[in-house]
Amino acid sequence: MSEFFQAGPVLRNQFDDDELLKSYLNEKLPTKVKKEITDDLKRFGDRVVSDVLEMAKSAEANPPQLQQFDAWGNRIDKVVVDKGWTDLHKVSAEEQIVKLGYERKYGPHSRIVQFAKLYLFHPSSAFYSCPLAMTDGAAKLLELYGGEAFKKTFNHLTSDKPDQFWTSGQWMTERAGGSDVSNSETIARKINGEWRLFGTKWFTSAITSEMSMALARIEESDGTTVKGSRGLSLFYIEINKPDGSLNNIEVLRLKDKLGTKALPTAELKLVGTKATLVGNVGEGVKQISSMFNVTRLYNSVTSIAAFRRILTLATDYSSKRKAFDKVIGQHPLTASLLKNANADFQACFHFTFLIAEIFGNEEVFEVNNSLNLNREDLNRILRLLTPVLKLYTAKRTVQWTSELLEVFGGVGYIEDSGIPTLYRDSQVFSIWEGTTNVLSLDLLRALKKDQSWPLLVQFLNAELSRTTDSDSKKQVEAELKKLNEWVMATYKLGDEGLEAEAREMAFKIGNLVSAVSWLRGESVDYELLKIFMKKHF
Ligand code: UCC
Ligand code: FAD
Repeated sequence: MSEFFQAGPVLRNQFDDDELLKSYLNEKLPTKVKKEITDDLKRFGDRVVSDVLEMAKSAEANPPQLQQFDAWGNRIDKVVVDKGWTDLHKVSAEEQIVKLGYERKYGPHSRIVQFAKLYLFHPSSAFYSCPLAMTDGAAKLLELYGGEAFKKTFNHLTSDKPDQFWTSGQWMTERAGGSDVSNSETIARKINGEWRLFGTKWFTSAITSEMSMALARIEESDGTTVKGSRGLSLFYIEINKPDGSLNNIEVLRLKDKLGTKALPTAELKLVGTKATLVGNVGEGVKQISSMFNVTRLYNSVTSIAAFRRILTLATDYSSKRKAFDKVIGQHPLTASLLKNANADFQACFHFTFLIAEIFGNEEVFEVNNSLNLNREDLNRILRLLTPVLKLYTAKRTVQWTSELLEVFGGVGYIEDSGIPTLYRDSQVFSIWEGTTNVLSLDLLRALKKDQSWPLLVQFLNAELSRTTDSDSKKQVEAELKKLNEWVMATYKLGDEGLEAEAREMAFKIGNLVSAVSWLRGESVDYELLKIFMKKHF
């Protein structure tokens, strides 16, 4: 008697397999760029389901360990990581995941190319994408505020040589507050002409990095400090001294987290850590926002990548698993569920790559750019939409990862199917780099500061007018009109009323911008777009 064994889901080349990514790049990129990158993406698409995936699995299976003491009782605070984690560092450098964004060899398209690569990498990276996000953010920050003094550091952050490539941390959160950093207690004290930091950093991810950017409060010679966030300045820290020991840093413990198990996130005590002031005193929050706006964009690219990974697995599985005489994907309920997931996924994909396109165009500005906007307006739209994109893509990924787990039935709940890891990992997207509430409030802050709502409406209308005529286009135009009226009415509610509606506003804007960015494409899947609009409009 032969026993039944269920075939599991299979991952194929993640570039070849991704019709949406291929058609998007095909439409967006000039022929010359496409010629240069296609073979590379195809090669990488294969690596992320073979050797790179094995590195990630190994890193996940052997989470980091903290050795606080050596055999003789000396405090060493050594974080021991799996070889998979260090191999992922090498891969990140060689594949130029950060460098692509700064070499800018594809002009305004550089960010699209870079994020296409990150999108392939993330679900097979065991969250090595997290230090890469902060590395890219630090490169951006030092490009803006660092000047010549930080050129060498910038070169490390953007290197493609594994032994030269540095990653960065981003130390903002303290016990007294993560969303609200104004209560931060870390002090910067000048001792013998050098800045030394004292305090506790409550969450510091990828403590395997070579450097970090940190907020701290400068203490005057009379011992006083400026309270609130205007008292916070920005500092550059090298984590190790030249002899390899820690830069007056104690690793109090590694966090025991729900997910992101391979990623070493620590609690640190700074006990006179040598640091260098970056930029202007008291402008730490403003300056570090150039970093967290990059990491927020990475959060979106990696969210949609994670969303696609579970959707791909669930779709493949539903073409194999049989129940009640049919493969489950042929049952109308499963088919409809997968279409709904795909519709939300495509919406998130187009929204994310629209912002990547805007970002790339802002960095390598050309008067005749693909968005038809001047540089200041590109900046205003980025400022407005980055928090919306981050919260929107994160929440969709969290929601759909939970739903798609169920497609695997009981096996989806079993550890070695790999699905529980995806489920646990997804939760973090909406917490770090600003929670959903905090980013909704950030949207309000951007709206108030820049008066950019009319600009956004104008931009979306202009983009819609460029799309070929269709029912969907008319429906989106009508929806934009409705949203504009709703925003105007909500403004009249006053500060508290407006704040209570901020989250609703963010999701409404997210839905609308997703639909517009989707319609900008040439090969729109109207069936999926209609499903999306029926659900969210
Ligand atoms: O979580 C972290 C790392 C996780 C690991 C890496 C993940 C990588 C991605 C995934 C890859 C797999 S690091 C910690 C992240 N923490 C946050 O994101 C904090 C969330 N809280 C906020 O965003 C708050 O809104 C705060 C902290 C910014 C609020 O602080 P303030 O001081 O009360 O804010 P103000 O007073 O409104 O803003 C101070 C200045 C202003 O400029 P000026 O002085 O010119 O008026 C603001 O306009 O900062 C400016 N500013 C911004 N500028 C504030 N927010 C922004 C912004 N988003 N963009 C530009
Ligand atoms: P709180 O600020 O206490 O928020 C608690 C709740 O209150 C949230 O739901 C929030 O939305 C809500 N809330 C707060 N303010 C408001 C408001 N005004 N209106 C309505 N609701 C509000 N931080 C770093 O600096 N560096 C790192 O490397 C880092 N790595 C991390 C890694 C992981 C795995 C995790 C989970 C976190 C990491 N963090 C890091 C910390 C992270 O950025 C913070 O946890 C996050 O910003 C939230 O801050 P908090 O934990 O203090 O929550």
